Amino acid sequence: MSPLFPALAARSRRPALRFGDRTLTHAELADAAGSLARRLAGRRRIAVWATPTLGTAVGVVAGLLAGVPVVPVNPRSGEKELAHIVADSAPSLVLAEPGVALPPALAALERVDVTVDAPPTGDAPGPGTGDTGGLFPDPSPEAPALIVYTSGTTGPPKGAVLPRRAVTSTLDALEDAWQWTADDVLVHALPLFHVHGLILGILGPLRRGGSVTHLGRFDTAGVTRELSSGATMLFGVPTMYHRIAEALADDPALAGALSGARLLVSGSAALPVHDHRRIAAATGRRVVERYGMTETLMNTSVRADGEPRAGTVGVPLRGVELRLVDESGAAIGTYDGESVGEIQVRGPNLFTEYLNRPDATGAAFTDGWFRTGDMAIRDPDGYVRIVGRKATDLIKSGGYKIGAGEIENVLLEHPGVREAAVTGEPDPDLGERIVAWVVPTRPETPPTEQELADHVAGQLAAHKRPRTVRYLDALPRNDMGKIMKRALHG
Ligand code: MCA
Ligand code: AMP
Repeated sequence: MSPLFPALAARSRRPALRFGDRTLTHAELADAAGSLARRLAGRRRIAVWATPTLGTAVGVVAGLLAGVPVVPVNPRSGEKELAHIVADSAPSLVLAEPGVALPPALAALERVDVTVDAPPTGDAPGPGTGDTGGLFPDPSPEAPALIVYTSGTTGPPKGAVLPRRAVTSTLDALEDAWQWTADDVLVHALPLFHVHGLILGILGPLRRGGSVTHLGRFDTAGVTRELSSGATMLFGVPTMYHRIAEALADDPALAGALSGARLLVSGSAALPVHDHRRIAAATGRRVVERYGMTETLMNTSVRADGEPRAGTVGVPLRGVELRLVDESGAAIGTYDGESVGEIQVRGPNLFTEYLNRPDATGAAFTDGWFRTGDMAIRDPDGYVRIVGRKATDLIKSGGYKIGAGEIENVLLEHPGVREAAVTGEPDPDLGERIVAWVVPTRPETPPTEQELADHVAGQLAAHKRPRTVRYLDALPRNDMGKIMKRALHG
């Protein structure tokens, strides 16, 4: 199997990573990550405190060079979520940017600071001391590369074990679908603890020998600046494209910058057709959607050389087998544009297991096919249209997958909450907004919305906090005592 990052071994002097005013060429990255990798070699597993910074990218590459599985950790994780991830993945050490304070759950681990001397942009690299070749023989394609935590409907997040072949096959299939080359300069502002921002958005450009500029945080000014000064591709979640669509009417510079891009890619949730249309009308460019999942990496995409079709996620990527299965478990044989079935996939892009969860791993597959839980139809020419989700207890907000049960459990730990139910409601910006329905312990003094949002953010993660809290005297329940979520609406 080819090395993960051929351009590092080739010591290319082209830019690889840019975060703010810190830039590394592929040769400099080979040096920085190569020397860190020597310190990591032989470790069982490492956590990376995944701030949106150069150190995170270098730390992850170092882990991959050393063949040590990497667990990226959301630096906004709350106490309970963090304690679970640390206990479940049992990392031998944590990599972090120097000077960053780590919470108690990680403080007990050995800490290694990722120190990177990033010379000012444009300086030629020195002679180089890194060795990404012989020192680190490539591990087997089945060896775990990353463990990425993802929410289910209930219970704590599960660690999806992603082998090296899943990373290489998905990135190479995207090279094919998007005609992605070493000349591409990607810009994005996605978090670095999920597949979208880290695997596609950082490892993708590195594998191509191209480069990525990370904005640190999303704003349309940063997108305009980078796409007007050399960046060729933009990756974002629908919330980001929605904010772009909103801004376009009053921002000709943004429209001009997007018009000049080679490829605008949206994923992690559905981009509403209205936003597709507004962007196309203002820029003449069609946003390309691709469909993936933490467990499967990328499954389908509209191809750069294909017909862009708003509301679809395109066709299966090279190497990915995809079928729709009806309620009886039978595969739907024809592409008739109307029969709805669950998307099931098979291919080298799939994860190997959920860490420490053979039960959940077993339940996720049927006859070797992975059940995505996404419901779709196929147009007569094979384009896939996602129409919904099997589980109503999974919420996609801002492109983050969030399990209702996890939030309910944490709300119930608050002394002011007697009963709780969590639902997702349509939201023009976030796609879905988390709503908590709460029966207070003391109706005369219920906990405030802010208090409950802070409680969830402090225990789980900021993006899992309810954006709206609705107070009830009782939750609607059926004869069996089960909460009837469909009876809850604003
Ligand atoms: C407000 N904040 C709080 C609280 N209230 N923090 C803690 N506790 C509170 N009670 C703060 C936040 O921390 C943040 O601080 C600020 O308020 C705004 O945060 P928030 O409201 O969460 O941001 P947003 O505006 O809603 O964020 C929109 C976003 C974000 C930027 C689009 O949702 C995002 O980055 N989404 C990307 C998700 C993603 O990458 N998913 C990929 C999953 P501050 O101001 O300091 O920031 S992988 C996947 O799905 C598959 C594989 C695929 O297909 O890609
Ligand atoms: P995650 O578990 O966070 O990796 O999220 C994966 C889920 O995101 C998928 O199962 C889909 O429901 C959703 N998703 C990803 N990309 C798209 C897309 N382009 N359109 C609709 N849904 C998407």
